[in-house]
Order: sequence, then structure tokens, then C-alpha cells
Amino acid sequence: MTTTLSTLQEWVDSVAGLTKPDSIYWCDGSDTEYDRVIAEMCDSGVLKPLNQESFPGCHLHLSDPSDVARVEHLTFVCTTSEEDAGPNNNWMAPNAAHEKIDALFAGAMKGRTMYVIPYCMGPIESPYARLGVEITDSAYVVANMRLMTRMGKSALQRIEKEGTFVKGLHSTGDLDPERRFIMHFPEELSIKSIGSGYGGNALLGKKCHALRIASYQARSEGWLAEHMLIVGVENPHGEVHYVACAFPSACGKTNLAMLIPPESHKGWRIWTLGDDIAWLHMDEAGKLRAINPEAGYFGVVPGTNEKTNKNAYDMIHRSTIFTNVATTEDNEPWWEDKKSGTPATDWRGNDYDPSSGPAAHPNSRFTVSARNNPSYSALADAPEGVPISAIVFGGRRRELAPLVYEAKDWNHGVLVGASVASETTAANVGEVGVVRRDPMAMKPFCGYNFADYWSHWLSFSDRSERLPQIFHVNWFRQDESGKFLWPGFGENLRVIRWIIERCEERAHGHKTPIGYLPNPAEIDTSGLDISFETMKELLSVNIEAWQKEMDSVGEYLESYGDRLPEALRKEHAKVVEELRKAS
Ligand code: OXD
Ligand code: MN
Repeated sequence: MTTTLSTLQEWVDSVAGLTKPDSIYWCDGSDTEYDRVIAEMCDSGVLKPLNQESFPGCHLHLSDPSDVARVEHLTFVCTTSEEDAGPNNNWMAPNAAHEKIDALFAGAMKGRTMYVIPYCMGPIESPYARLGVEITDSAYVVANMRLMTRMGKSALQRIEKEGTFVKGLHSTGDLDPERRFIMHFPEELSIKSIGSGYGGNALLGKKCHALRIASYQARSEGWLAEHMLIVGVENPHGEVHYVACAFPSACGKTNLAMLIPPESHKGWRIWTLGDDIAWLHMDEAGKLRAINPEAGYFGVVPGTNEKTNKNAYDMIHRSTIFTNVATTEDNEPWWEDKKSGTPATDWRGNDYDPSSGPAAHPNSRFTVSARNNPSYSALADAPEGVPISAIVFGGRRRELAPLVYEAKDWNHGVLVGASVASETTAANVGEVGVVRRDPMAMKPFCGYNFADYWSHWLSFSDRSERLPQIFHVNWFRQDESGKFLWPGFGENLRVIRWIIERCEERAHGHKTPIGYLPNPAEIDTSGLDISFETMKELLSVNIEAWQKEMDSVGEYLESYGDRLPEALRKEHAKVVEELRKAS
């Protein structure tokens, strides 16, 4: 396979000239090709087959121990003007960035195969889908891209028809963190990534294209590329509402996306459209419609069990690539909180020794096709996407943020999203458990200045009166002894139900300075072991603490200076004033 599109052929030739691979291979996306790539990796030791009786088609990859997460400090947005990248991104001038990274790419593929992967983000027939080509020297990337995107022949046909595509160049290089960079050139629709084989750094269709480059494109084209799961929530009458939720990395998006309703909620169902990324477009009727640009899941493994996420637990028992989990004596994958089996070998490949930390890396992952998911929505492949009733923001916060509240209107909702803060997780290299601002859960992923991004969000209220309602949830409140106040997981449906009832104007709630909160009786707690006092605590607003929070939000917003939209400043001032009146 080669291509009739001269711009693509010329780019492939020039990359080969720079990186000097032994051979070039164009991926066609077929099953035969996938099986062959997997078999080759098993031969070379990059992959190890797991127990094929209990985990058919499953394999294990152990990465270099220094290469197990995203690297925000080595990730750059390279726009001509530094202000366009904004204080939320690391910036390098495009020429300097190309020069620096091309020097690392020179000869980087000697002795290796260079794979050319044409891919489509979004259903192949969708007008909202966008195209890309990733060039990589990693067979592991090829196999993961096959599970995560629509890749191969049909994507190439569409690329040749349209002529435009995002150029992504990746090499694992020598895996030296000193020579690791993830660089984005949104003005050129291109990405260059070297020195890491980890998902978020190496599967360029995901964070690099579908969020950083796409968010930049979305701004000029009038849509939104967001770090959101998408679900259909079906009630016992068979009516379905679609909801999109933005939570920071490793805060339970995959669990919510595949939620199984509790016993008390017979007749309810959750249908998965996506677990990580949503592209939102306004349709002719002024409704926001969502597609999931991805076709698979790259989920955090530890904590996955029959209680927390039965759909994911079942799904990853076949045709799954595991990265950095432990294994049992029987060669089954093992991870913390799996609730069965015992580890024999840890994620570094050493005999398991509890004094060396967790057996599976806290950011160990599964990669699996969305078609393996028992709750996969029939509309996940619909070219026109699904209409969104509610947008939900959330973070991991021990204190302060109530279980759920609703923004007063769209513009206030933009403030709620811009104020999201969360404790950091193992998805990025760095300290874990520190509260940081993560607006719209996009801190690591927005491809341009957050101030301009908020202006873009605000502009939607000028375009439609039929926008989704905006909410905020917090599943992670704790008491003084560190115990979670809310049971979470499947029980979160009780909160989603209130959200749907607000959208249907069936739940009243009551107004507070931070937005609408449920009246205590409006959250169904039947069958739950939770006291009235705990519910009161989960559903209350501590005025003094919120005044402090709004001071900190104000400081954060002002750090964006003159570019901060006046309308957002106004929303902030309104909340501050209402808190003052209530104090
Ligand atoms: C992810 C992340 O992998 O957010 O989805 O880090
Ligand atoms: Mn994510």
C-alpha cells in the first residue's frame, strides 16, 4: 500500500530521509495485519501472551520503568506567538522546536521498521470526524492505534478524498527522559513526539490530536474538543438522555461511562458512547451533538473489579493489551483491588515483593476495542452523534465541593468549569494528591490560551438557547478520618438521575450562591447505608469556605491578565456578591 495523495507521499518520504528506517510499512487496518504485528512483538519479547485459556487474545507489555505516564513538563504547544499558547502550556517557538526535535529524529529509526498509520478520529462516515496519519517506529503503537481508532484502508481513502490530515511523527527514540519531547504545532496541524512509548505520549490520535490539536481547530471552526466521557442514560420508560462529563485523568470517567445501575434502580441503563474524549458540534436546531472520536479504551487498570466496573472487568478478559500490570503464577494479569488471585511478578518483571510498592503500576492500563464493551451504545457509530442534555464537570476533592450542584445558566457554567480543581493522579509523572486547578479537566490538553478557550465556551450562549444544562459533581468527599462520604461507582446513578430530572424540569432543587443544589429528598438513597447527617453534609454549601475558594479562583483567573473574558470576570463577581450577602 502507498498513496495517491502527493502531499502525504512527500511527507512520508521526507520523514524516511530524516529518520533512516530499514523499511517502510503502510498499515491497512486488517485483522491479519493486527495478528501478525502481535505475533512479531511476541517473538521479539515486546509483548508476552497472557494465560490464553482465561484471557484469550490478551497480552502484556512492560514498558521502560521511566516511561509509564504522560509528561506534562516535556509537552509543548509551539505557536508563533507565545501568548497564543497561554500560561497553561509550555511553549517553544516553532522553528526552534522543529530544530531541536528534528535533531533527535535524525537517524532515529535506523534498524527499525517505519509504520505509516492512516486513521480517522470519529465514525468514518461522520462529517464531524477528522483525519490523521501517524508515522511511528513502534509496533506497540500500531496495535494500540488499531484498537483505539478507525485505522487503515478506509481512513486512507477518506484522507485521499479530502486532502487534509494531521501529521503525527513518533519514535520511541532511546527512551532517555532527557531526550523526550511531545511537541504540537497547531498552526501546521502537526505533532512530533520522541522518547516515549507511553499511550498519551505515543498514540498520537488521542491526547495530541483529538484534544490539543483538535481544540485549537475547534476554536476557529466553532466547535469544542473536550476531555469528556459520553453516556446515554435510559430510564425505565425507555427514554434516553445523553450526558457528557469532564473529569480529570484517573478520576473515574471509565467507571461512569460503563456504570451498572444499583439493585434499587431496576429498569435504568447506561449506554457507553465514549470514556475520555467528546467532540461537540452545534446542529441546525441549536443543540450540541457529541461524537466520540475514539474507537477503544485506554483505561486505568488498578481498582477495576466486578463491583467498581463489571463491564470493564468482563471486557478486559479477552483481546486486550495490558501495560505494566503484575502477573500471577498462572500467568493471568493482576492488579491492586482486582479482588482475586495473588501477584507473583510485578510490573517491572521482578518477583513480587510487597516492600517494593504496588505490584501493578498505579497508572497501568488496558487497551481494548469499544466493541468488547457490553454496554456499547448502538449510536456510538452514528455519523450525526447524539444530542447532549447535560454537561457535568467534576474533580477529586476531599472537601468543599458538594456531591452535585447545577450552574445558574451557561455563562455561570463556564465559570464552574473554569474553576474545576482536583487532586493530581498517577496519569502524569509528578506528585500525586496535590489540589491543582484543572479547568474543564483540560489543563494538560488545551492546545491554546485558556483565556481564549473560555471566551470560545462563552460564545456558545450567543449562538443558541438550547444548550445543555451544566452541573458539577464530586464523588470524593471524605470525613476527618479519610473515609469517603459517598459510596460512588454504581450508586452515582442516583446523582445522574437528579441531573436528568433537572433537565426534565421535574426536580426543584434550591438556589444557593454557587448554584442549584438538590433538596435532600430529591436524591434517592433507598437501600443505601448513608445517614441523613451525611447527606446533609454532602449537600451543603459552607459559605466561609466558598468565599476562600472564590478568592483563589479569582486569583487564578486574573493570572490570565487582559485576555481573560470580561463576562467570566462578571460571573465570578456575581458569585462573590451572593456569597457576601449570604454570610
Ligand atoms: C488518559 C489521561 O489516559 O487522561 O485518558 O491521562
Ligand atoms: Mn483522559
